[in-house]
Amino acid sequence: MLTLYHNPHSRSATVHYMLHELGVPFEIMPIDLKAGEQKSPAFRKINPMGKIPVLKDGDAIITETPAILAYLADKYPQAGLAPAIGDPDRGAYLRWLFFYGSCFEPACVDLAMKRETPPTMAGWGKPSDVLDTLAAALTPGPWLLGERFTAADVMMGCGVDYMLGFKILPERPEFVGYAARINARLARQAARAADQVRAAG
Ligand SMILES: N[C@@H](CCC(=O)N[C@@H](CS)C(=O)NCC(=O)O)C(=O)O
Repeated sequence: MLTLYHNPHSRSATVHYMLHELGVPFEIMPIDLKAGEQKSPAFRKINPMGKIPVLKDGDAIITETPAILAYLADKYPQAGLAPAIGDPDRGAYLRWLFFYGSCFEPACVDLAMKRETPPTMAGWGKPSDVLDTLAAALTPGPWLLGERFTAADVMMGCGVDYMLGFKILPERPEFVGYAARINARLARQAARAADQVRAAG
């Protein structure tokens, strides 16, 4: 059984949504971030970073949201969320999945902090280049690989939606439209509804 260490107001919401896209059984281990459960000695044995999401699959522990999505997409190939090794789309898929953590998030932190890390030192270069590159990749869309929806869209779509919500990303039509398309997916809505049911219960 898959176990997701989860708080709906965190990046684990992206993994929770991914599990709904896959339609596979899983259980939730709720983590109270405000109470600091993620920093407890017991939790740090699972993830020494003291952070969620964490996915457990038997004895395997996977952390880092893009890695968890890659793991799940490969484990359940029948869902079609990862182009297989040898598929011509595999390279673009990996590029965008990794772009999230190595370029998009750090660029968003620069934007939020109103600073620019020296672009030759920063692997993500200039935030404006990151945003222009992503906007170009979403044109004409609807997804990063054109008509093909993948786990890279689960990752980047949730990230764009989150950063727009916090007013960190500019409201460029490419980003606003992409977030709207992600939020329109039935699995995204089902994941949010499931969180609400758990919060009420
Ligand atoms: N690089 C990690 C980031 C994980 C992360 O920062 N998680 C936040 C929640 S969104 C967290 O656990 N924060 C609690 C804390 O830092 O104490 C990933 O991509 O999964």
